[in-house]
Amino acid sequence: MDKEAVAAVLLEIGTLLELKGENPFKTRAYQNGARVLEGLSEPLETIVAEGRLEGMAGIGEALREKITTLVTTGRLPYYEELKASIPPGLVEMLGLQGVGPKKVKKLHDELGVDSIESLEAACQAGKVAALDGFGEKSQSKILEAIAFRRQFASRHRLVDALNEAEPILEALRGHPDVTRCSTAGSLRRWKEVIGDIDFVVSSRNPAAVIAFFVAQPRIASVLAQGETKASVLLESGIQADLRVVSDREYPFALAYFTGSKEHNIAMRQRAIAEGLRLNEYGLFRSHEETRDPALREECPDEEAIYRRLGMGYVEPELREDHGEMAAAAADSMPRLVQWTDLKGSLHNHSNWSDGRNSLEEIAEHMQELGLSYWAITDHSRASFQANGLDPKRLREQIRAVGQVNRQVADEGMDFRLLTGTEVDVLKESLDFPDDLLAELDVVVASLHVPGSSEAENTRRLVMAASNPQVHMLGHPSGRLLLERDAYKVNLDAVIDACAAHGTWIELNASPYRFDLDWRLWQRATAKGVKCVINCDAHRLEHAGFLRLGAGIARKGWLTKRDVVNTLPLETLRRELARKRGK
Ligand code: DGT
Ligand code: CA
Ligand code: CA
Ligand code: ZN
Repeated sequence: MDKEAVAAVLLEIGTLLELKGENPFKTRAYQNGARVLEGLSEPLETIVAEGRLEGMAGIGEALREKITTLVTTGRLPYYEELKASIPPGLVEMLGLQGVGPKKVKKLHDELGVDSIESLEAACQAGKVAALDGFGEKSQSKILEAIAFRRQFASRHRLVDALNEAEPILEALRGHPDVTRCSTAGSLRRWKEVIGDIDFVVSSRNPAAVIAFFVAQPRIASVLAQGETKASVLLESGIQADLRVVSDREYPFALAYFTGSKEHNIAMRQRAIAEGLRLNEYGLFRSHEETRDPALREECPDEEAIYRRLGMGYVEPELREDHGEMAAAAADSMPRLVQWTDLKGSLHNHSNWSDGRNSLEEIAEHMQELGLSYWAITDHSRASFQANGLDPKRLREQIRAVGQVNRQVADEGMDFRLLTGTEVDVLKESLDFPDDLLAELDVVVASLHVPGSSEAENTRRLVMAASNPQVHMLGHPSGRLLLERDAYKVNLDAVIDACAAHGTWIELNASPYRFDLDWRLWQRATAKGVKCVINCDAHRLEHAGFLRLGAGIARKGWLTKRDVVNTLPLETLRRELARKRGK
């Protein structure tokens, strides 16, 4: 286990102890210990192996033993027993906004509440308001939090669903009875938010595949199990459906269960117009519903289905009935951008503001990934909660980036950091003056503290887009998926301003954002606006967001030419300068 995983366990132990009403000092010791581990700059394994936990400030003997056990065995019986001793409903209640361990303990002790359902009932009966330290207001806040959770409990961010689905898909692929397999549904279409995970498998032995599927690790319960299909609930709360078909039916089942429903309907209509019938079992020469093998058109893969219907292939990301049927029929589908086309990210943070890593670590990691450039765009001073830089520190950072780049160049590496800022869009101006912005390679302008009216927010973003020093707008809607709606803004007007001034728009590839939304990119590129797929990275691992963001860009019909950060470094530099009229 690495330090992050160990720190997470320590934090959870602290919370569980608090739920049990343990001595607050004990609880705090775990929280402090977690913080110490998170701040370590070398691998925890090394520190443990060399016995250097001993004497480390903030790590007492009890903690040291537990950390050692976790690092060396990957498990901790103490933690497992503690977890088992607490009703799961109490832990679930902690997931409600504004409900912490102390409140949960009190609700449990005084009202016997042990689940979200019983908490809701207690609120509705007015019992919570009557409790010491709660009151009417906090009772109605709890009810709101429960409603909010219900609304989102069955929807999941793409990245969470992918992390669950990929190991299962790998396992299926390795099973001897599996001929072909794929994810399907909204996950295969790379939707930003997913209801459930779908798998389609072809096999001659469905029973063996089903048995293997329901025995996968991290399954909380089996919801349904039949001869050719099964549904499970994963421990993460995500449902996963599996269908097993014959290899002959596989392309049709895959296309059908990939959807979307709207795309399927359009496909079926297209088939009918050709005198055919399309369903999940096949494509049939028939004018009515059938599964008659004698009438079957053989299609070895999905491409063949589209071809037989007189169309070009439609990539799964585009199957949303957003114009793909007409484009495929005219054989004018765009060549979509691929994540391997991306050469770097132009909006990222370092430990100079609220990021985790140093400039050196970032440069080393990103060049190892094979990227060509990486812009450091830390926050500006108005984002004080994110440790935003003032002009003095920004100029120091410009020098520090220069130093790292000299090292990189000395080592003969084909990689550069770019200087930059994510400058706050304030009410009447940007957070930095134009002459300072002009010293930077890359300027991203973002609205972090929106006003309450659409007119104001639109005006502020148009102002930013019109500034010649600004290369691009960051996360233009400000939404946080499943957490916070976009602020009020007229994005059409913002897109127009970007088109008028040659300002680019970011596709923020953080799985919490995917902002600008994929549904708006066709409109933006039609007006000539370019996209930048940015990680908004706050730690090294976030470089992986490039792959996620590229999938969303594909949903927006973007080609390599639409995306600025597919350019090699020298061309990118020219474009950055050209944007400023140089
Ligand atoms: P989700 O799970 O809500 O994120 O969205 P999907 O698209 O994955 O939907 P899901 O899991 O209910 O079903 C998977 C696919 O199966 C769906 O995209 C299209 C197909 N499908 C399901 N029900 C219907 C239906 O009633 N009519 C048609 N034409 N297709 C359906
Ligand atoms: Ca689904
Ligand atoms: Ca499903
Ligand atoms: Zn930001």
